[in-house]
Amino acid sequence: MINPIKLIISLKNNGVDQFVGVPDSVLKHFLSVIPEKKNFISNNEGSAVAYGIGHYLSTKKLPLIYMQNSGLGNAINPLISIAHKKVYSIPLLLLIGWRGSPNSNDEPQHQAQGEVTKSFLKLLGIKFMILNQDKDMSKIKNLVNYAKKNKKTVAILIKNNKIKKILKTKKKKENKSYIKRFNFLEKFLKNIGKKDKIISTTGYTSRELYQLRLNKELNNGKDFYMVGGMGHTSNVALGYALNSKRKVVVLDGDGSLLMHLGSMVNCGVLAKKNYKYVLLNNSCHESVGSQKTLIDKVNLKKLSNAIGFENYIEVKNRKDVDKKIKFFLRSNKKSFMNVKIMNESKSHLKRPKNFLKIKETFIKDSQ
Ligand SMILES: Cc1ncc(C[n+]2csc(CCOP(=O)(O)OP(=O)(O)O)c2C)c(N)n1
Repeated sequence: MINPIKLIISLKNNGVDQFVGVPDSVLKHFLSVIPEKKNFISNNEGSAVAYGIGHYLSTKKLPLIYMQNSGLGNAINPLISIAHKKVYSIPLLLLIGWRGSPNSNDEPQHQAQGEVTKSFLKLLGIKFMILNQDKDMSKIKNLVNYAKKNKKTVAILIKNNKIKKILKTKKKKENKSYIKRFNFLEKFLKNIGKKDKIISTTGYTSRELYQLRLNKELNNGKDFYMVGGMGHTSNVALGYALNSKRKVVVLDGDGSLLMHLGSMVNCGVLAKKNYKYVLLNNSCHESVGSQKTLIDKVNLKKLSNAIGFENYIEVKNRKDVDKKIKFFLRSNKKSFMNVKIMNESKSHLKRPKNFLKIKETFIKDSQ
């Protein structure tokens, strides 16, 4: 096992003390011990690499850029076209949570990525080490020196369940008047039309929605769970909604919305009245350890309005939730609903697995 405090110390001893990245469940016990002032939470892994590049340009110090391996796709562009030896040759240290590592029996959405993670790094010319236990930390020195000397990106891979839990994962202070996601979703499913379509985001939102489908007789509407492709829920829904007469509801999270915020402009500008966007807003990445997002600094009413949503509905407490859901779903306008939810999910949630069947059921009756 890896002691995360020792890891912080080992990195510091090698001159690495600035952390930037997108939270990940594999790394959550490490992320919870990073000094807050030294941690910059990015919206997507490409932006994290970009921030790291900027940090190097101003300090000449190697930043640590953390991410889940599913975010490597986002990171590759700035890694290969800016930081790469053939361009600006900027040394960076990546810390990658390795979901789906061979024999780990991880969820389907992590398997393909897990299998190719090492090959990806090799193809990119990124030297890496696998950190399995404290004594492997002695190899960090060599890796960092290699990065500095050759002005190249290097990486540390960590498999799931390897980091010891030292601190309790910090939870944001709860506003007790907010509704729980599960309760909101239950009310939502009671109001949704038989033929409506739901596209739900990565993490607990899809899992709770799926659980509700298993537990209860709530059969109206058909779901497409975005178990991967975080941040792309709104555009999968846009691609569907522009080509179907069905009402399409997006169930998104604030981490997911921020990950590719730019793509929301297309939804606001181009979507028609059959497009309904719901933000399940807990101001954090709850599914991977409740690390904060900056969503509370954003005026979502102004933002949604500025990009073309005609209705903005806010749910801040449990009062009138049903009424607001009805109004939202029946409205003849392109609508954005901001639901402030508690940072709390049901435990022991099942995970959707039978994706081909889910897809077939969703596709049926699309026109
Ligand atoms: C590209 C990518 N980066 C990181 C992750 C890991 N991840 C899974 S869920 C999640 C948090 C999502 O946050 P939010 O959308 O606010 O939903 P919440 O977890 O709060 O319900 C993260 C970071 C991922 N799946 N894909």
